[in-house]
Amino acid sequence: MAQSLDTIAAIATPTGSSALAIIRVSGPEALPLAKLFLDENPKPRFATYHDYKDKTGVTVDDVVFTFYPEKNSATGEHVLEISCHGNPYITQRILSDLLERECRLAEPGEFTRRSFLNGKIDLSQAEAVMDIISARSERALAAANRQLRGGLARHMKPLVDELVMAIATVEAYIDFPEEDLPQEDKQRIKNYISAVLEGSVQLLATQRYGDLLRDGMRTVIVGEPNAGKSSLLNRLIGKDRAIVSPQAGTTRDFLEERIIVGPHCLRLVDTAGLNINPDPIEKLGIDKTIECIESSDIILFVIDATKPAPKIDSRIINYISKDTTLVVYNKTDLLETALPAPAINKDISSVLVSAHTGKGIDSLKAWIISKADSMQPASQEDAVFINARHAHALSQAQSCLRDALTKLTTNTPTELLASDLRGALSALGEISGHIDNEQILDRLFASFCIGK
Ligand SMILES: Nc1nc2c(ncn2[C@@H]2O[C@H](COP(=O)(O)OP(=O)(O)OP(=O)(O)O)[C@@H](O)[C@H]2O)c(=O)[nH]1
Ligand SMILES: [Mg+2]
Repeated sequence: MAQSLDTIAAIATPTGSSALAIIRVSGPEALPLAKLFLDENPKPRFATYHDYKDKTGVTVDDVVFTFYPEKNSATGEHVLEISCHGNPYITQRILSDLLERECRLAEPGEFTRRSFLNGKIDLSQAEAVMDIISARSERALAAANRQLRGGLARHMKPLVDELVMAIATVEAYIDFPEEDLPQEDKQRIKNYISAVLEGSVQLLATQRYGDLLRDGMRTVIVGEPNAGKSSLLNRLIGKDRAIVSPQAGTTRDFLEERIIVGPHCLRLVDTAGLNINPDPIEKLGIDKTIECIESSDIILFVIDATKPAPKIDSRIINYISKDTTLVVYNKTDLLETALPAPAINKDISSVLVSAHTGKGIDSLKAWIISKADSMQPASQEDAVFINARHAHALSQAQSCLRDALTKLTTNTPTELLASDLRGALSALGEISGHIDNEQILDRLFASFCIGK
């Protein structure tokens, strides 16, 4: 049932010229407007080609109106969508006209907020709408789509069910304070709590991969000066973004570019060369490179294959492992012998490439794809990847559950045990949004764009 009284309107497409643009209206006025623009009985969910005439009767554009009655709309309210030509002047004219006709401008995320308030979607699905809009890769989009279709809610349901069973078992004794919980009930409650804890640990483990999906895998290109790091970045992104020169020490600062490799999005970072005898400025660059390596998911260690094996700073060596690093022997177009001198005495994969000719770049990408795939904690079809808000709620629930477990072993009054369990339930409820917290909602929906 629709809750809001006022009717909101917004341009739902980006500003700028395009073939089409969409203006959305949601709220009770959408029906009278549909009647006014179309006819007394606007056919639900039916696209109608029509002139848009403003309040003074002037034709602004020829548009397509689609009316969605509240029971069949995205927001749970009457919705009128107007597709017009994608000219910012036209969209502004139509929007201003709607604002003169009992509509007000929507706040960022207000359409999605209304879907949530009207029970069309839960909070994790509302977040998925945002993830869909910002997804940059096949994997990110697939995960956002699963979440929009209730993937996280499906993972949460068994946890909530177990917790409710634990609460029910404890509450049965609250009315009889003189009786202690029987041993067998204590054991049952412990089992419920352990199951919820285990499930929440598994979900929490998905946050890191979720962050990688949303932000892109941080992939750092490091190596000696002149090894061809910037050339490799340019080759991977397909344009001359970084300055390349035969002079060692060309790159002094970081340069970051996002690229898509197979189903993944990477944040590719070019760094200053690791000079084993650095001057003071190079030393600062190396310190920054080490910081960058620390926060990276993947390290591409570039080595000039035509040169003897480089000496590598011992601090850098510590960060290099077969789980994260690929040794990239570059300049193999100049290589006379079949193989370069092995550079790193660790069991690390390597690939032979030429940033100049593009040779070996496909193998490098294949390695990145398999590495990124292996970071996914679970490969099952229905995998979900939580975000920081979900993680915060899960951690709160865990802390309440651990308190409850302690109370179970110390014969604390049953009310206190019940209160911990209820705390855990309310924390889990925050994930779907079954909570009464305006502040959290304001914060969440403010990150949306207007018209969403
Ligand atoms: N033949 C050949 N030359 C290359 C290749 N890759 C890079 N070079 C050359 O090597 C030199 C250094 O390349 P850069 O990409 O600037 O190397 P870098 O590692 O970024 O160097 P710094 O920023 O100074 O640390 C340039 O003259 C490039 O043209 C390659 O695959 N083959
Ligand atoms: Mg460079």
